[in-house]
Amino acid sequence: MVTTFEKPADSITENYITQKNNPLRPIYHKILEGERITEAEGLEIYDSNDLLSIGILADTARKLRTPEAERNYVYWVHNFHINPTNICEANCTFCSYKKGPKSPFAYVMDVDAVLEMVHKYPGKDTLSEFHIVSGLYEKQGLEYYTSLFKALSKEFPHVHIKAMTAVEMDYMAKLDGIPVKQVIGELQKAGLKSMPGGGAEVFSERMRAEVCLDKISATEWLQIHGIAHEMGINTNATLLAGIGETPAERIDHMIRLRDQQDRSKEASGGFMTFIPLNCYYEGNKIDPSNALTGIENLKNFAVSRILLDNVPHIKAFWVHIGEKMSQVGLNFGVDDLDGTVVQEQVANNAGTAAGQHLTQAQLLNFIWKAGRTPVERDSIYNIKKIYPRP
Ligand code: V47
Repeated sequence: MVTTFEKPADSITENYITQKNNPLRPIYHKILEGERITEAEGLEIYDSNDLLSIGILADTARKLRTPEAERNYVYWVHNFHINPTNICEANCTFCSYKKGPKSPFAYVMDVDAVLEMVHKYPGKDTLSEFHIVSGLYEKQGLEYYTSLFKALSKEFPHVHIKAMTAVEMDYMAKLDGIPVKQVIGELQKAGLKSMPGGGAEVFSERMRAEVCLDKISATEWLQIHGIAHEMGINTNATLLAGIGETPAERIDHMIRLRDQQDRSKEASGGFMTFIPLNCYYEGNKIDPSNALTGIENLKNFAVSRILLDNVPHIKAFWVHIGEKMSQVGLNFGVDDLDGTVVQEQVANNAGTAAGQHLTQAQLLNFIWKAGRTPVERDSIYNIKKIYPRP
């Protein structure tokens, strides 16, 4: 469990949530007592349209799990996304990024091409993180990624490598006929430091049969993160919402993550951040009528913050959620905005309205204007610099 700190000071908002006729009042008291919120209570919050109360619950949960001096912080990282190929064997119906090997739009980057791309980035000297994910492509297996990580570690020793989803780890293991643990170990030796949260989609078996039948199961995804945690690797977790899942399935997803984090309790790694993502619909087979509303976005942030009492951070990935919605999310449990996100391809291929890059100045302004303090972090939440409002 995340440590619980001093109760936030009494305020007008507390008067509102503690009104006798407020149906969410019992949940507020449970949060204050540090009691675990149940799946049914998660649904109760989801069923409510009292956004003010939902925001108070989530913000209270966030503050209680954060030392007082850090309660105003909003984290971000200076990161650079690397997607070495768009060729992928999987057939996820929501994916607009994947191409077949013969497609005129397919690309494959060898190690030198990746290095050249990073060298061209003017901000490379102040980068903190490479976020590397790719397609499932047989010509880019463990050998390719160990060479890539070694080369990146050598040329950019100051940059943390956060790479490979559980799906990719499993694929490389199967290609070489070796256990996943061995794959992670080899990559760790080559420079891998943490794992991103992609590939989780929605854990519901009903949804996986519909949208990603040939992908690893939810249980396998969770087990691979458990193995990484045992090996001292911190990881993230995502939820891909807006693909036809029900609110109950979103909540079930969060509960399965919470259970895995409990199982990883004694390990030296664990889930750092939960990231609710939105599906985008250009160039894929998902019905756009499943798109999340703004209210549902806020509920995903709030309910995940409330239920995931053992995961320290909730991230609004502005590329998916949009800049304005992410900013509002800061009042609904969010404490992380990912980063400057140079060169992201997966969501951009599916038609997100947000761009591929925010400058540092834009990001800082966006956090200041929400009344919060931007904090530049590294990939594992060590503070690099605090930016008080000028
Ligand atoms: O796993 C695929 C999703 C994910 C679409 O760990 C789509 O810090 C929207 O995992 N519309 C990749 N989404 C992104 C990801 C991520 C992002 C930011 C931070 C972190 C982190 C991880 O994107 C995939 C999939 O769930 N995705 N297609 C689409 N059409």
